[in-house]
Amino acid sequence: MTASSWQSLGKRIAMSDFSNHDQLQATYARDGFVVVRNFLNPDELDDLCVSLERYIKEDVPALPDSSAFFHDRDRPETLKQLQHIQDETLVSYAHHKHWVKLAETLIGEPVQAQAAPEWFNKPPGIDHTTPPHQDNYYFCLTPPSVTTIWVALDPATAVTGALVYVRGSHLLGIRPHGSTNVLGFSQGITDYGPTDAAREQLIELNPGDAVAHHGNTIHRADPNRSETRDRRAFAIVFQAQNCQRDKDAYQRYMQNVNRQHQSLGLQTAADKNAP
Ligand SMILES: O=C(O)CCC(=O)C(=O)O
Repeated sequence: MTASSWQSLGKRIAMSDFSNHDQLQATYARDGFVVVRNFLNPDELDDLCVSLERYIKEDVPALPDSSAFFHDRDRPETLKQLQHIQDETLVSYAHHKHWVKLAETLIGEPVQAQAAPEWFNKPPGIDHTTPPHQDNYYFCLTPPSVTTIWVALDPATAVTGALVYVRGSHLLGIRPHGSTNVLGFSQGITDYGPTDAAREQLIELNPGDAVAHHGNTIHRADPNRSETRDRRAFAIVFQAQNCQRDKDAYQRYMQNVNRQHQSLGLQTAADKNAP
């Protein structure tokens, strides 16, 4: 989508405003995540879903293994994660002022989006857990001024596998991570325990609602236990413009990702943003 079509889209939609700016900032600073109800209105949500459906139908079949993760590559309905999305319309969301404004409100300084948006699904009937992790263990950014805006495209509930956050965990640094067998989340926290569980908060969202989480906030999700409903989401990661990547830590992380992909018989990730 071009800049001018974004402008006309902007005129026709009444986006949720951020007049509660101070409250959003305070909640995010305290908990490490914040919910924005109706972040996308029905028209916006519809446009996003149409673009994603087109991309999944027309472009995804030709993508390498490292960009499109399937539970079973021979069953398109088991698509569970998209990385490195290059579609022009989908990438343009990273520059849309509504998204940027929320990220800047939370981070408190100018931001830039990471290279490509992501799409997550928990297809029905598939045992797909999101292990407890901290995104900045993957990103390796200093300072950790990075936030993920995760927008529900379907109801995210206790049944379908809504995100679960450990309140306040962003204030306590990065925890040890180790390899998992979950494609798309190659590293998980190795000492996750009862103290974490006691501070868990399940975030149920309606389609169009967003939750934004800090890069150090521990989060996880259960499998989708619905027999019929997907649990899809579209996410963009924003970081402060002054963030620096720890290149050695990132290289170690990427070696782990590539090892996992090789062990699963996938092509290894050729570029730098694989999870
Ligand atoms: O969608 C999920 O289950 C996990 C998403 C996630 O971990 C993230 O966006 O950081």
